[in-house]
Amino acid sequence: MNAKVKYWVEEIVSMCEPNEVVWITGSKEQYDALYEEACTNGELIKLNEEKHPNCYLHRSNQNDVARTEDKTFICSDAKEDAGPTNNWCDPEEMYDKLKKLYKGSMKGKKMYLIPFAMGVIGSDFAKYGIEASDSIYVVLNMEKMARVGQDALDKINETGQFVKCLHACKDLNFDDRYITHFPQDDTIWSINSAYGGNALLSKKCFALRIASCNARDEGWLAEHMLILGIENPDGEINYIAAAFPSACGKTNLAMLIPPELYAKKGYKVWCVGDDIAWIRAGEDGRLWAMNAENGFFGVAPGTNKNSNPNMVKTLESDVIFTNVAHDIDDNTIWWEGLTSLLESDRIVDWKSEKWTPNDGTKGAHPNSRFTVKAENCPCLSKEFDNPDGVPLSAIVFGGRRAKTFPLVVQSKDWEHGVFIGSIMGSETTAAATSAIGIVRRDPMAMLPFCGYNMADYFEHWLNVGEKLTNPPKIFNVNWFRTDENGRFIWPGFSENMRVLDWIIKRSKGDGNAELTPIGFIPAPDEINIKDLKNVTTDIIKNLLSLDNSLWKEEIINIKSFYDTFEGKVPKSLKKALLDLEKDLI
Ligand code: GTP
Ligand code: SPV
Ligand code: MN
Repeated sequence: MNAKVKYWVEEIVSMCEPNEVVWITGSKEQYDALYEEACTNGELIKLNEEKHPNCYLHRSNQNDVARTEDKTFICSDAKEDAGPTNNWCDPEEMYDKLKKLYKGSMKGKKMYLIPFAMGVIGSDFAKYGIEASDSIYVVLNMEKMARVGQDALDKINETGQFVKCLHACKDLNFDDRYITHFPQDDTIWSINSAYGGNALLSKKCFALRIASCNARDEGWLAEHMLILGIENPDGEINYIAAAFPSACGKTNLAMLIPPELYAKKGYKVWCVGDDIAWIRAGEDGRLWAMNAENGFFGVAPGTNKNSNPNMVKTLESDVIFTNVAHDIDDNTIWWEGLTSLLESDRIVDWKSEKWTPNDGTKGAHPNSRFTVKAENCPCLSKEFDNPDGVPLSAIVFGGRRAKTFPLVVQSKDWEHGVFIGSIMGSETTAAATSAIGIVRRDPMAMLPFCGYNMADYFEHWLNVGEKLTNPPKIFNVNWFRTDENGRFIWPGFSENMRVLDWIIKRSKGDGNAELTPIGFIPAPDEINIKDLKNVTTDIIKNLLSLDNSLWKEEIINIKSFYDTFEGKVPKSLKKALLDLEKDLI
């Protein structure tokens, strides 16, 4: 074993004092035994084998159902390097505090060592990590989410380079919960949570917070983005990466099935990834994107045969469901929006209490999730395992906004695109444990995930673009405009294809648009509404309209956000904001 691996393992073992250390090899026998153990000790419930082959239900601790941003820290040497959008703590101070919590925390337990790769093993894009965890649930989720096992360990042993991820459930005490990152040491320490983004350390902690720091140093981008390919009737595929905040539609868009109008002509959509894209410049002057992950950890509520038929197929077997409702009669699962009719008094909710839809509470937790390997997905791109990734024609930002942002807008150029990304705002969702539905600034959908000062991150985006001879075009979309009754105006889901169609056209230099203060907005007849019930050209006009007075308020909010960076926001972005303010008059 590589000396660096050996040294790290000895260090954490002597601190956590597990009874036994178990390396995860990736073998089926080992996983089978772990599933059996988890079912015996109650961590997992095996579901109806006929209806849900090889599927399991997990209920997490009730205080541990979403990411906890107030307990998440970037422990860079200097506070300024974490920036105003991150919680910061001096690294030595945090290490000292956490060492006390970890001390003896695995007594009587096993420590599982999970070697994993992010990206295709052996590719120039790939990076490696080892997660130490006391949780079988974490091991079994990691197996689906990353490329786990001996092949990854072989690479780590070859180079001695890996991100050191330590996770302990300890007693899931909310007050002593810490999700901490030490970018200068490529180290993540997480304690007292077993929830996805807090405990599956490959995901947000490594692939975004640590990787964004690596990306800054190495000249690439680690982003909270889905990647999809749109195949046209000639068989040409154009790739798009899109950044939406948590629970704002990435998974759904990544698996879109084109509406009949497009499907009949031969359009197809291929999913490359649904949450995390690592993006770098190719020798051809384009940007190339790779999904860092190997599976989906998706939002369950709202997923159904109409909203996301590809996901319903993806979930036919080999899934871990977390915090959904349980139909104890036939040992199946249910969540809000899965089926409309629920004729039974045989449901227990995510808390394991008897429940009916009339109780006025949710059966499944709003942030209940499924974990499933990407290989289950019927529309998985054939480029999924391509070590070079896919070339991007467009980058799309988007948020959940009831009023301000139009259905779609194209930035004037790369620099203006970075500006549009930097002024994103979105209503908060159940993916994190804070108030829901409150608009907050969320640049590039990275507010909770950027591992360094976001002003430097904006500068980095500008620098990356400067070197591209053939940059993707940058857009912003908003599927979530509402009417006076609070109902979504745009039908969304598969109909979003109509907007992607315009985006692809524009990336090729075609299509008509009008230059407005925030960028190019399509002429209303540019969005194809053929066969779309209840959407008229007037409705499209409304969806594409800008309300100057709301935008003026928005600018005040953006200005005060920019101000929190104490002068560090790149000049060109500040100028773009002033220009926008002037143009709105
Ligand atoms: P994370 O996994 O948290 O990063 O979320 P995500 O961005 O992948 O979001 P996801 O696709 O799981 O969607 C979250 C919620 O948004 C679900 O309740 C969806 O039903 C809803 N949603 C997704 N796409 C649309 C859309 O086009 N229109 C509307 N109105 N809702 C949508
Ligand atoms: C998100 O919150 O953006 C997710 C789920 O994708 S988690 O893995 O918890 O971050
Ligand atoms: Mn996400």
